[in-house]
Amino acid sequence: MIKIRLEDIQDPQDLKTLKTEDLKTLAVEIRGKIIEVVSENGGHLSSNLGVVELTLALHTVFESPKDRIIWDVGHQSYAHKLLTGRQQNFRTLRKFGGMSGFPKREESPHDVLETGHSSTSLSAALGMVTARDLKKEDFNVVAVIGDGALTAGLALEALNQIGHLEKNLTVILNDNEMSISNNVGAIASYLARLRSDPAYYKLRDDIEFLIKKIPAIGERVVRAVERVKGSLKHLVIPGVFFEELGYTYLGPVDGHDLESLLSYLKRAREMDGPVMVHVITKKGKGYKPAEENPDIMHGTGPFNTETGQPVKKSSRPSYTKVFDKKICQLAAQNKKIIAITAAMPEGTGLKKFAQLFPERFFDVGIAEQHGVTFAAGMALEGYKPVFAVYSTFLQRAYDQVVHDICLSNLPCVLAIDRAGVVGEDGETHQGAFDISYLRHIPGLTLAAPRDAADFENMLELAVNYHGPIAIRYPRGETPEIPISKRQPVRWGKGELLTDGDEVLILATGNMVWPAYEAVQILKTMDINAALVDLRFIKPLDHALIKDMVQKTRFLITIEENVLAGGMGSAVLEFLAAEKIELPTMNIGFPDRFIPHGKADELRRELGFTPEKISQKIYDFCQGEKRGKYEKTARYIAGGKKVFPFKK
Ligand SMILES: Cc1ncc(C[n+]2csc(CCOP(=O)(O)OP(=O)(O)O)c2C)c(N)n1
Repeated sequence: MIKIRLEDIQDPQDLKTLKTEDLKTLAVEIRGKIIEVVSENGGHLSSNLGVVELTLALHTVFESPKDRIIWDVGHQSYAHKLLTGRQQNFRTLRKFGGMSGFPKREESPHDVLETGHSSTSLSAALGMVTARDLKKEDFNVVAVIGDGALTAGLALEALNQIGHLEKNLTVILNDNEMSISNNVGAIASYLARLRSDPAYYKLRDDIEFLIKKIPAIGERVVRAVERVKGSLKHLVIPGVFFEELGYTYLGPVDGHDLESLLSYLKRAREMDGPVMVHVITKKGKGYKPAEENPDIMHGTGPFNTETGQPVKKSSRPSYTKVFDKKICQLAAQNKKIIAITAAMPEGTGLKKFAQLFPERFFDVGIAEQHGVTFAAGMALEGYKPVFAVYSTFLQRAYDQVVHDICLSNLPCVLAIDRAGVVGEDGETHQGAFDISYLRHIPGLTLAAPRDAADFENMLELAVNYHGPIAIRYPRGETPEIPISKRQPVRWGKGELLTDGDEVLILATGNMVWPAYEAVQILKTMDINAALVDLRFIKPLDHALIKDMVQKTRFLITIEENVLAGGMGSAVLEFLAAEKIELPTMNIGFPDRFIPHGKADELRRELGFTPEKISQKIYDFCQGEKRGKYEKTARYIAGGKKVFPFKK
């Protein structure tokens, strides 16, 4: 008998005639491939290893892409990619120009929804089935959502409407008891109860089986049986919560047992109305280091496959590490400090805080909106909440920042990690927009540190500040900038780092270091540049800017944020209001999504290296001197030059 190989599967259709034994063989090969490639490229290991059998079963039972299979978050879609004609490119996973680590519509017709942020699958699935029914078409829609993702308000809003509309739709609840860390909340406890007593679901199945077996049952018997079912319901029917919401609940089913999975999925496919299949999986399944540390290996850099240990050890502390240490120090001195995370205690550096001050630490689940308003509530009662959150995920809670924190001028601290280039997670994860979505909110202070020392000082200032304040800082290591003197961090004040009279560079956050290097390169080009670290994007240090622009010929702003509405825009607004005309070049993200790739590769591509920055400044000054541009030219990093006033 010829053994099936993964390379024989170039399309899900190739799975249809396989025996369960073949699928099991494929599962082993898929796991091997995922471990091999993630160990080299980094990626989401544990979640992917957990859904190998589920993915095989889904593609065997359903007809993708006619049937739509939606992966919530999308970080668990590697097996799906391997089964849908993308094995050849799998080695390029997460690499610049290569395959995305998340579903991408341009990559394959099997990727029906772009994801990366959590808990969108149910809403999109309901949208699709509603459109399907309006179009009178016939296909299945399956949404695979984790127990972690189910904690978000967005998912619960969809769950609510799905039950109401009663449309044919299959929800697969992939329950591994974990978000990135242990899942939290009342729903998680409820799911744990469902998992823990198999007698419950056995009894329910037995009742249904018995009803079906009674031949030609009379009306009264049916009603009697229904009554018994009804009265037993709250006692014995698992998933009564979901049943009451209007779903047919199937499960729990062992998500690594292919026979059971195939049988449950076939049942779900044939049923009318919304069906919830509760699948129990193990995060990291089949690879010991990931099974033992599913949280650490949730998202990992390259690692040694023998030991599971990371290949690269960082030499300097990351911003997250600095936050971790400093916030614990501050919390030890100030008992009012509360730390909040939305399901990211490791990622945001709050694990130590949670151990040291468990009563002042709150993981709200994947619930950024709730996290912000929860912070507002604590602040109203006299506490000093610090919500640590990634820039990209805070996008979810924009209204809560405006309406619940800033409108009441509440002293909450937003510690915004992963601001700017994030790297391999790509478009959905780059921290590209936070300056733009925060800068215009009345009363909000927005700061950005250039290094570890400034970050610590800003945190100290923030926890003692009387109003809302946000600090944005990047992913990665803190730099060592060779500047001998440092002025203390003062609210709303920038710092002049190097003086010069030809070019003025206004930089913010992690762009200060490359700007500093660029100044040194410019010296070798006979360009004398001054560098100001703004420190605060809001309020801008108007006095310092006004003073400095009067002493220069060219102005450059540089930030890791989209240009529209960013720091450079704030500077231009100020200059316009003051009627100051100066040839200005804004460097920042262009008006497009930043793809995936290593952070340094992306920065090179965007022109954020000292060499490229200095070259750009040189070209700009030369062009200005030749009178090629008039007044103001906007130069978009990585994009095209725009000449608003052509001669
Ligand atoms: C809005 C948002 N917040 C936070 C995250 C970060 N994040 C990615 S996966 C994940 C946990 C998801 O848990 P679950 O849905 O149970 O999937 P599992 O990884 O356990 O398979 C989190 C918090 C995100 N992707 N989106």
